[in-house]
Amino acid sequence: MQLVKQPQQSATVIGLGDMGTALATAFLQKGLSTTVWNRSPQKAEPLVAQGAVKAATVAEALQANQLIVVCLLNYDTVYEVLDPAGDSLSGRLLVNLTNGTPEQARAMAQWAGDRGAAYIDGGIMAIPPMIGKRETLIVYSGSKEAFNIYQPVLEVLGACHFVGEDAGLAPLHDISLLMGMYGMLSGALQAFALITSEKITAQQFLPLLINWVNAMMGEVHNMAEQVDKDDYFTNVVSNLKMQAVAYENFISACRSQGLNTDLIQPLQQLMNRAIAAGYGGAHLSAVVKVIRKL
Ligand code: FVH
Repeated sequence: MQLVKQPQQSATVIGLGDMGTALATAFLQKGLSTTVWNRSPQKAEPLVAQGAVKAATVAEALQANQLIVVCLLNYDTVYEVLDPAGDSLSGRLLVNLTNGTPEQARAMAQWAGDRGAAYIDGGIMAIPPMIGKRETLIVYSGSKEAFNIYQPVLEVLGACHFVGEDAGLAPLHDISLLMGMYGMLSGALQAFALITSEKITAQQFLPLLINWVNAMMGEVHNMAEQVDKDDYFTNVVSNLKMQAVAYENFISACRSQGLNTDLIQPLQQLMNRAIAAGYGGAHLSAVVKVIRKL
């Protein structure tokens, strides 16, 4: 598969949900000739008003440009949309920004290659209003050659971070980052539920929460080092056994305030299993051993 060495200043965007619309808008705002397609065609109209070309069919959208950016609900939808377009993908660069698993990305890289297309998978670490901003991160993996050619165009969407030629690596990074985010956000939700069980508002409490979470960031650095060294007993100032005893209080405090504890109980179970496996004197990071199923 040979792509031109100079990137074309044009792109096709397939999928005009909230995110696909933001991507197409960013291209248009930077003056790129942009062709769009969506299952529900009326979603293309605001983009057409900004200068986009609305393709009548997927095949037409694919044939219009070399760079094909796809952002649909899931990978099944991507196959459903692209597969009937036959060999129109041949000679194109397919950049798939749909959320999926590493395994799905690897299979799609193979599928695209079989159709003569170069493939890059991407994980958007942003919500739609953040698209087109310099501080917005998008992780990419797959064809390095194609990435090098089209990076200047992809930079229009946000800062590009290439993580490797294995197409599965972008979703691996994406999901790992999202796990960190959901852990933080779900912790905040439990904290808000608990604090507001008395006459304190979430916003009154917020500065304390933010300061506390920021103060604990050093422990994330410490845990990363412990995990990489597979040594959970160095730099321990708050041993796991002590934390597990305190954690019982967290659960009983929530219960006595009439709250659901479904969100926080699993960590208690993991801590107890790590302690049972001999990590009572270790850091909380030893829980990673149980997550890895020891
Ligand atoms: N929005 C966000 O905050 C996140 C940020 C990180 C990345 N995600 C992922 O991006 C993918 C698309 O997300 P979205 O926000 O654009 O999602 P929707 O607004 O729900 O749009 C879904 C699009 O998929 C089309 N679609 C769904 N099913 C089919 C189908 N069977 N055949 C053809 N197209 C289909 C849908 O079309 P329509 O309903 O407008 O006709 C939209 O174009 C996603 O992977 C996120 O995880 C977003």
